[in-house]
Amino acid sequence: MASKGSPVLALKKTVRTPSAVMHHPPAAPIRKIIHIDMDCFYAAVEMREHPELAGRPLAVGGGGRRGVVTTCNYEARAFGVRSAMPGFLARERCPHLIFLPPRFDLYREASREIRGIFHDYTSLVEPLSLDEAYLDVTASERFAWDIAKEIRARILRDTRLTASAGIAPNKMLAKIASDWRKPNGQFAILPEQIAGFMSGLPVRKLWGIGPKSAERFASQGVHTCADLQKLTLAELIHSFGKWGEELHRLCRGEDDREVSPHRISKSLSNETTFADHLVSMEECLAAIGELSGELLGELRLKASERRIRKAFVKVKFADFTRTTRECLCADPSGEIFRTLLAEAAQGIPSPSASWVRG
Ligand code: DCP
Ligand code: MG
Repeated sequence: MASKGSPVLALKKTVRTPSAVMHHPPAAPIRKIIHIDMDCFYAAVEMREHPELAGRPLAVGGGGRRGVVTTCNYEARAFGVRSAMPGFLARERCPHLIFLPPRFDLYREASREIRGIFHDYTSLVEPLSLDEAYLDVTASERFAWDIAKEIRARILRDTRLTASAGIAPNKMLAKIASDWRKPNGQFAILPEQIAGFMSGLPVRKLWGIGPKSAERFASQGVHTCADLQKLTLAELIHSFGKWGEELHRLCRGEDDREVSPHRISKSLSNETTFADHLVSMEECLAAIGELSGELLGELRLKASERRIRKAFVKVKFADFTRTTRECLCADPSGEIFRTLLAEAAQGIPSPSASWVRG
């Protein structure tokens, strides 16, 4: 009997004694976050639609002098072509570059399909744009690595497009990781690897650090996150205010933001870059009619229970200056956008000025 009784006593003891446990609830389980990002998304959809272009450098966007590359395939990237690069520069770098105009309907359709796949694995899906999303798969007993592999295989099977994945204990690391084996690859950062991974990571990979801030850091001898970790919290706050606090965490790979499927986007917009200038008001009105038609359609789908407060129009002129006009408005219509456009048109510097954006 004694041998039966002792475990019970031991159990009672552990239940009664550790008061520390009462004050410090058990730590939350380590999260398993997957970040999925499609490879050269718009260009990949166009390659799928034009198999005859396989292997050739291809960009989506305006190829004219004022046009801009929205994205390009990896063949074009080998020549130094990049997103947001002016079309003329892209052609200079890659004379045989093929330019195709964007077809947003196709990209939206592909995006809808991949989101459907994500939801087969978890309801905690936070889309960031048409081609990327965070998934929290902490509740699954499976390895996140295997889930990511399966999702990528299903995306390829159903859409004939490739995706890359990052797997990590938080959102920031998962997003960095999805870039690590692009295209068509995946990379995991395990909790015990975070410190080593972060110490070699260039600071420009951190959120909020663009090329300019990276340059400023470099001039002070701060190149990697290990360099940044040497600065104390007080020093960082002194230099950067509230952002300093965040930097102190980020450079150590710490990020406790949840994957929030219902994050509300506060504005909805639709814009395009035209391959050729729009040289008359008629052309501009036709373009804004098309853009606002698409936008109002999307609004009907998304905003049924949310109040609208403002409508705005952004116009970019041929000389690259831009202007916006907005008005308070609860029920936007094509007419309102046309009126805002006409107001913005008063800023046209000369009759021949043309617009590349609506
Ligand atoms: N996009 C855009 N303007 C930019 C950057 C991107 O319109 N300045 C569009 C085109 C991209 C899509 O968004 O296809 C997704 O953006 P990504 O940054 O994920 O780039 P890609 O998917 O094209 O390439 P990657 O393989 O690097 O993810
Ligand atoms: Mg992408």
